[in-house]
Amino acid sequence: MEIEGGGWTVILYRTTSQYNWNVGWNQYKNGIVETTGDFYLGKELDSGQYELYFRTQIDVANSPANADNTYFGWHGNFHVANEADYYRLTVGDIKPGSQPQINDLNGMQFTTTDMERDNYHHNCATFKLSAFWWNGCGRIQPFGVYLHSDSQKCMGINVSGVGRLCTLNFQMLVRRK
Ligand SMILES: [Ca+2]
Repeated sequence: MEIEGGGWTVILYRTTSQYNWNVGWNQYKNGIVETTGDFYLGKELDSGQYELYFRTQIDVANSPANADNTYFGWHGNFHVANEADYYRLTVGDIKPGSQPQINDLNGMQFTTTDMERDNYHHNCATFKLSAFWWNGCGRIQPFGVYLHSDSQKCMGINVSGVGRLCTLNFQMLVRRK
């Protein structure tokens, strides 16, 4: 994938439904690697500021007619703290056209089924079958279940004016600023 300027590192790459990604804290800490080539790096990023770019394609056959095929987000301020701070996320500086915008996740710590750090009254990783930097269990779900029959629990995104969309793949990339 060629993105303006180059120099990106892929930290998440998902294309298949073969694996259960709703795993625990240590798996996300150490990273996930599947034999098909899907992976999540999981390693702590070096201190410093990054840009974040994510891209996902929706399942057109099961989506509203007014939904586009591909969505991307580009945030010019991305940082993940160390484990002592539960991998607290810093995100902001949204590039126009990004969808969904995830700046409401700024300041959130990482939640897994065995490490609850979200603001919801239950564990979002248990409720949504997905680890993430959850706030109130919404917005974007790169680690969700592939095409789950319940659209609230699938790998996917919430798009304003459209609703909840399940997606076929997900990539997250970072680039040092
Ligand atoms: Ca909670």
